[in-house]
Amino acid sequence: MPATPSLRHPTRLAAALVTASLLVGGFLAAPTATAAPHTAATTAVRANQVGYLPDGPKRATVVTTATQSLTWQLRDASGAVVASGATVPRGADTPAGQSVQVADFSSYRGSGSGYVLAVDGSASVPFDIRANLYDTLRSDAMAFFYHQRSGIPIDASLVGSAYARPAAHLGVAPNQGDTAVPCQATVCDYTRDVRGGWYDAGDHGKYVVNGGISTWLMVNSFERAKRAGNESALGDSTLRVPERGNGMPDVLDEARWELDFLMRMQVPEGKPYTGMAFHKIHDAAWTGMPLRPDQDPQPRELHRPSTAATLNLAAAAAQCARVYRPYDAAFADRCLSAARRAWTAARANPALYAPDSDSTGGGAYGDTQVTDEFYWAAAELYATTGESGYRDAVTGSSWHTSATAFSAYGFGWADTAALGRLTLATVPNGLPTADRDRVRTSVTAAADGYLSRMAAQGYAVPVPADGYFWGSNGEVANDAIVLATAAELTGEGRYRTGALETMDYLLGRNAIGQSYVSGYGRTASHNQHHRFWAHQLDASLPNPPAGALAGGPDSALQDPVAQEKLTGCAPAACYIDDIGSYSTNEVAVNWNAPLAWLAAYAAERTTTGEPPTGLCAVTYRADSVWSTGFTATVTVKNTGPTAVDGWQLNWAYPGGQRVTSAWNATVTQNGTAVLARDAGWNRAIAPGATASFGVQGTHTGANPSPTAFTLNGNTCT
Ligand code: 9MR
Repeated sequence: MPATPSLRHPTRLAAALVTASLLVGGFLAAPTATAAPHTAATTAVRANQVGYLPDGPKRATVVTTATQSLTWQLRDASGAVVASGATVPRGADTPAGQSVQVADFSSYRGSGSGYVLAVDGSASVPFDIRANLYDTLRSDAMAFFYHQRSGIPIDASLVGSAYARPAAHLGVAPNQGDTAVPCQATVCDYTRDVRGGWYDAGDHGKYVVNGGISTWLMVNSFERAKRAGNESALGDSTLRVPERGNGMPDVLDEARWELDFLMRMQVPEGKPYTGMAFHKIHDAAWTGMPLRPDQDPQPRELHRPSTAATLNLAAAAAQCARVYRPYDAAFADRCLSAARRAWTAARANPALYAPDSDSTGGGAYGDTQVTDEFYWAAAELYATTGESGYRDAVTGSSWHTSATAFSAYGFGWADTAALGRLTLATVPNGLPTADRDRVRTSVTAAADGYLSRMAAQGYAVPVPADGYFWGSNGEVANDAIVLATAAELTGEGRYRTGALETMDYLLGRNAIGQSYVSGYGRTASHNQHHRFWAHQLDASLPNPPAGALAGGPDSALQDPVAQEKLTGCAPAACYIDDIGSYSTNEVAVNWNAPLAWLAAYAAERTTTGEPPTGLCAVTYRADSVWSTGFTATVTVKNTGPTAVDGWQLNWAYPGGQRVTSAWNATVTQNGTAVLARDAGWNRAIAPGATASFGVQGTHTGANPSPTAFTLNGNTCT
């Protein structure tokens, strides 16, 4: 029997765990230099602070003691009233501890910037209504993962100089990892090279369970977009990653950085527990704040293998084998063999549990219920291979028919059965039709549950009143994935509406009028708990880059700042944008991954939208052409409003041309894909200015000019 969901989530275990959780933040934190003001809402009219899609739902929540309906007015940037109507009184909203009314202006289909919604003498912050609303969040939320990479320098030309940093944890002092990391005493007598991967969160730990689910979500985002015929938006040269232009979709390049790490965490052949995955690798003791990763002096340690980590690896690697195959068959083979080995090892060691008590120097990610991980891994292996052994593991699992696979609290790193259902519902597989239909119905039933909860709440949140636990924003975004998947399965618009309204919640339509995503919205989180983006503690360090999601309200008040500043808060208001509040305000890969998933979904044009604003114009001129070769001059103009500081230009050659040399740029080619990087001295292009460079190459008879270019991920005209 599945365990009772409410007992399974780590934050709802018992008071004892609250103490353990405090150890997660038991780092030697410097006192918070300037206490951030309590995140007071600036207006009683709580809207998505970024805005709304022209064809999407448009609702806002008004905090008011009025019991009668009020008049709302939508005003454009000139102050003209473009729509008006009456609010719907909702009365007390328990999670928010407020009395609220709801304004619905969905029927307005205009677009523009600077709208406000005015109700009863208050006005929302200004917002946009436009079809390309989520284009930048799609790439910023995905770029979070490049920022979090371990074992590679973070390149100023990709992220800007404020966020650049040296490579870390490559065995260079003061780092003591991650190229030859020993195990904790008694766990093993050898060292492993476990470089790479993403840092989990504000700390420098790397945890297989959380890395596995985050990777799965990134790759699932691509797999879903591909089914919808929209994978080009996540394709090659769409993200600011070093691998752009290599012919592989960038989101898969990013996920591969973690997949390679996850596979390094597998116990090698010939050793005890071969094929299992070490649960985690992190510092021997908690480090202080702030601390750039390359300055971390702590010894690093591998913690003993666990069944949960092994099955996370199996699931993510099996999904990799399926999704990467068209782009890199050798890598897909490597993933599949790692997944099979992991599965076999987990079957042989089905109850090697990671304890909640193991939280010195890093988080525990403890989990003593792993039958759901078995189900998820089996589902991925079955969807990828079609083999009967994996099918039997799917159909023989109690999670295949359990009503709690989608719990009221959503899925998460410890609750993964829903992930198996999502894959079986969407990826073609050999389950009998009736069984596959039942799985699909379970997805839509879960989505219906979220919709009814949203309908019952003034802020349209899919989580229950007691669901505001550590990482609640990740839970909200995960619920949105279930809603969006139900929309795909049924084509019914209400599910898309629900998914988009969860984005409204994350971006400001909530109890405290807070956008939880840095850089998005007037009252946006900017002091999230992070050892490098620690501007609140050290003015020379940056704030989090745009697109980083805060963990969100946690009613259990599990850190000293929350305990001092938030006592008595209503559950949905238990949040503070202070770097010391790691239980409400940390960032984490498993929260940004569903945000990136949701942003990519929301950015898809389902109706005719406006074209994105042009940021660049490119001319390609063939200067001289001879029987086998050519030279050409490429001129890039910055037609956007801000200076370009470091550039990468991508194009594809239509006629089999090969670049042999270049000047004033560094040019590389992979197949037809060409990548030109600035030469350093010409990295800056002011608005309206141009940069030119030249190439020489060979052709095979014809020399047609390329026609489509992207500059730093933006399509040029
Ligand atoms: O997201 C995790 C949450 O579910 C747990 O309750 C909490 C306490 O164990 O830990 C959270 O994960 C943190 C991890 O342990 C260490 N890195 C930062 C993670 C986000 O706060």
